[in-house]
Amino acid sequence: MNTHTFRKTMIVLGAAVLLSAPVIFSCANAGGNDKGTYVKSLIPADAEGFVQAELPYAFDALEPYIDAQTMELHFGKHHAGYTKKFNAALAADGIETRDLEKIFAGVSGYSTAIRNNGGGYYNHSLFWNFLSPDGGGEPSGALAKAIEKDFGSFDAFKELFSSAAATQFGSGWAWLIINAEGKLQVTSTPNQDNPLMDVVPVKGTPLLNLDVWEHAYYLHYQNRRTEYITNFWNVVNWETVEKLFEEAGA
Ligand code: MN3
Repeated sequence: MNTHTFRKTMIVLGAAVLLSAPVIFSCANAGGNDKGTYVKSLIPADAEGFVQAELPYAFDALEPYIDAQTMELHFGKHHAGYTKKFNAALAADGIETRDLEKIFAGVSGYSTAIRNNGGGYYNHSLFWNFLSPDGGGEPSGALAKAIEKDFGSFDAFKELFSSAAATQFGSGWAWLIINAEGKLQVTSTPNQDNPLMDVVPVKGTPLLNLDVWEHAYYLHYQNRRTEYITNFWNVVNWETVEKLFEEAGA
């Protein structure tokens, strides 16, 4: 082997080591311990921005509790609008990160368009998955135990959450979160704010939400927000809540 061939061989070997290193690393990471994988699947993103995932059921699937026309407008106009405006705001402000948690954690430093439309994109992306035609009933397993421990009973939790949804003044959301101390907590936020944002007083990882903007219920329920809230429990997808609870590492 002359010097030239030897150097070439070493370069090829070096490149092979460099190339194989990330592969080994990603294999070690593929064990399912990747925090946030499930929630990230609900808020897909690419170089262009964030993507509005398809609705996991038909527009009329949640009837009679949530009517088809409301779902069609809510998903096709409101949520689609937030998604479009959020991506436009990201582009306008030159924001390239697709780490939504990081954006929300410092949302006070971004424009109002990012806060409102980013919240609108994320809150609804989760919300559709908290609903299911096969929903209702009660959670099970570790989540059921945590609810009992932190609220006393499932009924007590339901009452607290319903009350947060009913008393949120004007437009906003009710939330079940897991806070920094690992405790479940009920809270509400105005407009499109959410508990991941640094601007809200009660912060935590979202496990369940309910949209109480009038656009979410007015066509069917008119001013009867409490009736909408009562019926919401018939379509809650506890599987989604359980997955997020598990992922939050509680
Ligand atoms: Mn809405």
